[in-house]
Amino acid sequence: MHARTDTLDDIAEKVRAGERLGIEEGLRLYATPDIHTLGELANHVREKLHSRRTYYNVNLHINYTNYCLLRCKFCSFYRPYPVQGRDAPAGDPETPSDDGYALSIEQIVERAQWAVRQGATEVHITGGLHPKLPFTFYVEMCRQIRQACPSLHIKAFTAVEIIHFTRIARPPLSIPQVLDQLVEAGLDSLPGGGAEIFDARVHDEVFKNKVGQAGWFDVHRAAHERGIYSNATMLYGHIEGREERLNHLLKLRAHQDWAIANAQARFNCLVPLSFIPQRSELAHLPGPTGLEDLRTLAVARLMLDNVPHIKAFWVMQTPKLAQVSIDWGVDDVDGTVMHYEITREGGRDADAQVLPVERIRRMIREAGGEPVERDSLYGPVTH
Ligand code: V47
Repeated sequence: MHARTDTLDDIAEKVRAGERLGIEEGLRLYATPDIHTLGELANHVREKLHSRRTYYNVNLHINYTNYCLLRCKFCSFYRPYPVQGRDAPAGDPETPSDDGYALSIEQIVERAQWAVRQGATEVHITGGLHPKLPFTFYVEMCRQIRQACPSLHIKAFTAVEIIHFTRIARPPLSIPQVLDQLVEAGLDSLPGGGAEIFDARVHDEVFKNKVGQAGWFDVHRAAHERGIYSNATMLYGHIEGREERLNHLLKLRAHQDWAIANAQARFNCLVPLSFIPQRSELAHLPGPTGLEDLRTLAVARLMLDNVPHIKAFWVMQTPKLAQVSIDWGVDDVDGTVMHYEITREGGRDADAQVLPVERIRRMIREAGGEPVERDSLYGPVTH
């Protein structure tokens, strides 16, 4: 523990000189009572990179199914796939839930077309690990969206889904083969989901059967090697501690060093995801406070000196905190997000799944930011 007298002068000097911070410094930044200096330092880096530019995009999230083979404790989204027929054990916890769903390709394409009509430049597609759908379903999904919406950026499938596809493909495929087939069909980039916290203890306790650190990086490494950009996430505020978060950030930083030196693509942004406990198996946990959210966003900005953007995903950070975070290292507030199912039920602002462009721009402007509509790779969008 550091006493209240711990000044951040040495860290401030390093940050102003553009020097890299280590884990001890990260822990001190997290623990400091001098929150204003923390925010100011994060803002210094943010302004050096982006001045007051604050990015958003117009996008639609499509969560194609909530049926999932996994039972992650933090997740309130998944539903067990119905066990049917006489073999279904009596009283099975897997009894059909009436709110399970799986969209057809036709429905997905209709949603994408609707999004384009609303001005969207991106679809962000993810879903549970459906036990029955074949790999060809996902390839065909990309192909038909690409055909129907030629200029729409398809950001789809977390590392966890990509590994699931390698297993369900007939014959089974490698990660590079799955990525190549999806890209050929229209996939443009990968979202950052499924990273959670890279730590064996946290993994085994909260998302045991899910792809861990090695698999997640295998997918992003293969993507970056073939020029596919991706994002990274960190799900914080459940059973992990600050040190585990910092280690997670340092692993992402090490990968990004590698990608910058060796690959054709890299992480565009980090999305720290504030844990929403409601309706999950971890509902007894309190979730992070607003200040812990701000500290996490600021520390992420300061530790990840090689990742260009820090995104406050307002669905999980709330629009109000996302607005304040613009002064705490954040330069991106994600999109207008026309539908978002993953935390809908337990969400902090459950009815507010859509932020109209004008509200996003006003929220940015009021925080002294300059709103910039971006495309998925952070190029400007002009209408
Ligand atoms: O991987 C699940 C998280 C992620 C909860 O790449 C939860 O631009 C909080 O990855 N409370 C999916 N979080 C969302 C995601 C994402 C979102 C926005 C932008 C991007 C991007 C990626 O949501 C999952 C998991 O880490 N999650 N349950 C929950 N109860």
